[in-house]
Amino acid sequence: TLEAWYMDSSEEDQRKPHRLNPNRPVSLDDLRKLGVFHWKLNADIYETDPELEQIRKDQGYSYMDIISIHKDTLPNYEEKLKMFFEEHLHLDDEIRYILDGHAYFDVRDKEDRWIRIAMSKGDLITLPAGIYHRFTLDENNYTKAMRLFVGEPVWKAYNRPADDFDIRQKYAASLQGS
Ligand code: KMT
Ligand code: NI
Repeated sequence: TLEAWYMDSSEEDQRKPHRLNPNRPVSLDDLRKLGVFHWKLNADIYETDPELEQIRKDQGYSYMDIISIHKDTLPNYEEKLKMFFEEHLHLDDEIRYILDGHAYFDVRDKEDRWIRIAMSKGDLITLPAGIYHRFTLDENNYTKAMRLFVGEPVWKAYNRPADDFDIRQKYAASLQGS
């Protein structure tokens, strides 16, 4: 299952784990309360996987593509990684399925603390529209991910502060009372 933890606030290499000492784990239940959902799938059979097919059908994930994030395969690698690690939000859900390698997704909790989610092969995650988040590779420096989307994809990211969007207000309101 998925491992997540609260981050320390050191400015050291973003690819390091940045755990607190002692570690403060975050459960799948905690993540669910933030609107973050996770599935574990068999990435070896992603091209024919009926389980993935079912999720795509149920959730309406009509669009998909695959991005390989490695210095030799991704055009403008450094620049893109820098962008991905800027705290941002989207007006739509961000849905990522790790087919190979490793990555971290960092999300803000209700109290605006960073939670680091360690993703590896077989992990599919959905981040809700309006959540502040960022992305980085870990020290293995490689991942291959499927990007899923409901309808025509919109990759536009709004860097923080982006508090005036309706979707941000709506997301923030959804955390009240949880
Ligand atoms: C985003 O918007 O945070 C991303 O697209 C992250 C990189 S995709 C594996
Ligand atoms: Ni994003």
